[in-house]
Amino acid sequence: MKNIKKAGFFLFVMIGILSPFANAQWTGPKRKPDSLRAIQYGPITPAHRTDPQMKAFRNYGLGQFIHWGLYAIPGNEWNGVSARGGAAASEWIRSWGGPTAPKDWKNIYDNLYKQFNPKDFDAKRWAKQAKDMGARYVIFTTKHHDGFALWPTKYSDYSIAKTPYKKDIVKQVVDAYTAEGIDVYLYFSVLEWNNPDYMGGTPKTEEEKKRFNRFLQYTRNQLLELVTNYPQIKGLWFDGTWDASWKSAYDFTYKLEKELREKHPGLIIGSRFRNDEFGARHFDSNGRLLGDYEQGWERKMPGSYEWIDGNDWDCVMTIPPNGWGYMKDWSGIYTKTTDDLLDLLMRCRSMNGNFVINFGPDGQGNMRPEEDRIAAETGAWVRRNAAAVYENRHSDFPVSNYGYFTQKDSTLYLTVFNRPVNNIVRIAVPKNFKQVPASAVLLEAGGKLEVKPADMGLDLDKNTYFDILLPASFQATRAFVIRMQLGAPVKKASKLMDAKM
Ligand code: JFZ
Repeated sequence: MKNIKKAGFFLFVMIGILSPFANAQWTGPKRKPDSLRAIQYGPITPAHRTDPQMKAFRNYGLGQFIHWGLYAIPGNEWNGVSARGGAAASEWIRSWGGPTAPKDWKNIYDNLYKQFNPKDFDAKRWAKQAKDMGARYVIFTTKHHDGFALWPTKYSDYSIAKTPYKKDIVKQVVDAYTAEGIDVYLYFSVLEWNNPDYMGGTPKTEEEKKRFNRFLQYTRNQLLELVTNYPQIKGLWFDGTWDASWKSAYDFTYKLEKELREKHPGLIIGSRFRNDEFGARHFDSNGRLLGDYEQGWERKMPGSYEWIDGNDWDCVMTIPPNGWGYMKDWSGIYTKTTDDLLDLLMRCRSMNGNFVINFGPDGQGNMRPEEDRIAAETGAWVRRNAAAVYENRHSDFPVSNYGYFTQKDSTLYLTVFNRPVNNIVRIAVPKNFKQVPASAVLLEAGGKLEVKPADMGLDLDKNTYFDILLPASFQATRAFVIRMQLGAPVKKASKLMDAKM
């Protein structure tokens, strides 16, 4: 017993020593280092950029992620056998192993490109759907971990140019979304599973260094190719940057980030691109954000606004629990509902984040019916409640159990997910606030709501309360938004004397 306790304590201390920054961005509030180190490979761009591109990023509110590639053909199964339990996620199916994996699977996968011919692919249809959903940016996979490029890259033979389809898919996506007024970000996996020049470990021998250096040059070539071919793009979304090999190339990645930014002014790059010379990713060893926004909120949410520490961020989310690429069979797993996604969207917005919903089209280029329905329902809701979703910020009003606050100047929005049974929405207002709810309306249904102060008179309570009365006749089948105008507190209820204690 004593030993177990000791071991537990040891583990506790070790976790404390080993993990100050490595994963701090998604496990809790950020920890600042106790002492600062000299760092040569820290942030390149200033924190909190104020240029128009970054301002646009802050106002996106809602985005769309699309994972599309060769993995869409198997759709997480092969000859009727599911890869569930054998591969990490549908877009990881190339790494399918164990007893269920087909014989010679990697070879089968690496030849799938010969049958990639998506007859239904129509980028304009996707872009129209994204527009109707209310997405203001899209993140599109140009190349996932399998290394297959959806654009006709000059630097590899493993690309769309070698498929029966032949045409440049990235170009069609960039053009169609740009035409709809949706900003385009290109997803790019550095890590490649079947590139002989790639390695996970730090290159050690001269031969390994030569090989990996060739890989780095190839990566640079492809990235310069992307920003040259598709000058309309607003950002690059990096992935597969966690291996020791990439981490050891901090001098290369630092220079490459500079070069990309010079070639493409205004470019937005998240924190998952590179690390400092001590291997610190996302944030450097002094706790400064690397890149323009925090890119670690993947299928997870900050527990509270304080965790964000003032950084820009987005949250990317799958509809199934995990799995970004097409997955034929959604049975037996919980898939998020439109209401789940709207809740996450508004939770994100209340903490200044953008919320990005992932779509995994099938091998022919069709979104699945469930995704079509979610896109339509989300769009219908977001259109009606746009003021609460876009172009607003976190509100300093105390977190409410009814739902989520967003605020623009002196207009406060409360998106109600949990309607009180007595139809009285009680807003807590810190007593030192200069502005209190003065009037309220139902954003979508219209109609003024009665607002009245409710001084609970609780000893030592730092808040006072304002009640907003919902008509009992008001019906809602989804979350609804109360829009409040804030103003100076008017008349105070007469103060009763406190007893001496
Ligand atoms: C990566 C990919 O491996 C995955 O296939 C998908 O493309 C996703 C968007 O990104 O997966 C990750 C990467 C990082 C974290 C989690 C999943 N992370 O930092 O928690």
